[in-house]
Amino acid sequence: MNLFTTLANRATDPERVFIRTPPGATFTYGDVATTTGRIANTLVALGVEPGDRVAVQVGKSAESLLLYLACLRAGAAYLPLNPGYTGTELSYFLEDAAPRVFVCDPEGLDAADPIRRAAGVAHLETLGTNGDGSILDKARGAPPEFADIARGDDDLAAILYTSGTTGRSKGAMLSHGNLESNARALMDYWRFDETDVLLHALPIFHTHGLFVATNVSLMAGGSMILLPRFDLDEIIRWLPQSTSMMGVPTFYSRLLARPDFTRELVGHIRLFTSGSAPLSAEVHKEFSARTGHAILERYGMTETSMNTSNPYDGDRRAGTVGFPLPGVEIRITDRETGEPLGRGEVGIIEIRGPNVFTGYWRMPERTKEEFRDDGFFLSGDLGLIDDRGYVSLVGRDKDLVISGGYNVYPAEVENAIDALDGIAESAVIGVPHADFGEAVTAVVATRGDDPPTEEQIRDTLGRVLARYKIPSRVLFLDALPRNAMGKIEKKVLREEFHNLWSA
Ligand code: MLC
Repeated sequence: MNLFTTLANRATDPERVFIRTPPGATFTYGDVATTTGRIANTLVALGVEPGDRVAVQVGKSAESLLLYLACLRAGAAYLPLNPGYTGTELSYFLEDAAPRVFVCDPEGLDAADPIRRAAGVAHLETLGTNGDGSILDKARGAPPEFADIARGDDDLAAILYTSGTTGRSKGAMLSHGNLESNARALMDYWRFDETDVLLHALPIFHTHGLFVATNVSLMAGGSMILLPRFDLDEIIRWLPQSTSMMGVPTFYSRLLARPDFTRELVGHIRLFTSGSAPLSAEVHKEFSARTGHAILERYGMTETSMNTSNPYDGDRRAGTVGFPLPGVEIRITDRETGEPLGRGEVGIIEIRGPNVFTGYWRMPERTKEEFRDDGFFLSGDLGLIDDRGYVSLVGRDKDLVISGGYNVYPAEVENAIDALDGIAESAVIGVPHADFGEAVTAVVATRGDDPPTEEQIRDTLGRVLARYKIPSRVLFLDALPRNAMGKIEKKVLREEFHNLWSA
């Protein structure tokens, strides 16, 4: 079934508030129905047909969520993009995904126009964060009634790009069935219902803020307080009116640094969840001592949405990501032989279930490489399942840095550094960082008489890469350590610079 039809089923009362955007505006379930209907009609009038991509790079707003929902209704594939992406990054996504429509910020219109023309995108529309923009202007003149386009479970609902180990981003295709099954599993597992008020401070161009937070709230018939970003003062202000919050670990460590973050402040909250990056056992412990709440840590990926979760009732164990969600199968296998391993043994985490994506957009070979013949997806994470059935992540089989919950693939950053004059070689690693978990760090060897400085490297990268991918430090060595095979030994570098931020 069309995911929107399922999600909207529960909302029996059109007067109920779905989204509140402080300080004042509210969007009821009735508004959701009419505005998404108008936008869906507008998309169809622009020539959007089922399966067409609609790429969106805008600031966070209630309307941008309604645009996502309208795409579902129209049978289009929603393709959200980080507003921080540079023109270089944007042009890759538009050329690869070939969307029918690209929606950008009103301020970004002039810069976006040549990029979308070069990519052959037929329509350019805008959407601002104050209810402004050409797509809403058009929608206001369109009828509110819209019959949701019939969609099957395997039909494409969204494409989310994830960078790859080769440096080339891959579009993970999520189907209506993938998203529906995951929203239902999480709603039940985490007991979301119509009395819930979710404090939403995550970005909405990733699985966490878009699907986990929004789909679950909507399916439960609950409501959300939608903040434009994670701002500590605003979080402290709105926590007392919320029943739950979903965050990345940085949210929780920053809250703990605030003396006014107290047990009383969160008296009304029933659930804090954490994901997208490992939550340290110390933060888990300190949070529970301060507030009486055990943060519920869960494990997911762009390709699979959520896979495992600590229990709602029962022991939420720090350092573990809990049990496979209902309907999701997890097995641990030997990385060389592919043989399943026993309890307590560390291997590759493999995942199978209705949540697992249908493949990478226009990359059938890559898709094939990441699946076993029996349908299990190779996560690239290393983990184990203990005697009690809890899954723990112990590392990564792929070269990946997670900074503040954002995934950064070193190859992409290394390629950009290597393209600069005066660079002989580079390696990008994650270094432990108190605020971001890991900080993107570059180690380079230069050549020639006039090598670039740290500042010059960071500035130049800033023109082609989004801010969170820019190394927070660039360190210089005469030559990078290599093993007998000639491969750069990142392990040696990680050990050498382990204390860069704690020293
Ligand atoms: C911001 N900056 C970052 C950064 N976030 N740099 C590195 N890594 C990050 N994650 C930059 C800013 O642009 C700024 O640059 C400088 O660092 C200081 O910013 P800040 O004010 O301290 O950061 P802030 O804007 O508060 O952002 C921190 C944050 C944010 C943790 C709130 O990164 C965030 O919202 N992360 C959530 C990511 C997320 O949703 N991931 C889900 C992926 S889905 P300058 O130049 O201005 O100083 C997924 C699947 C799953 O992984 O299981 O969930």
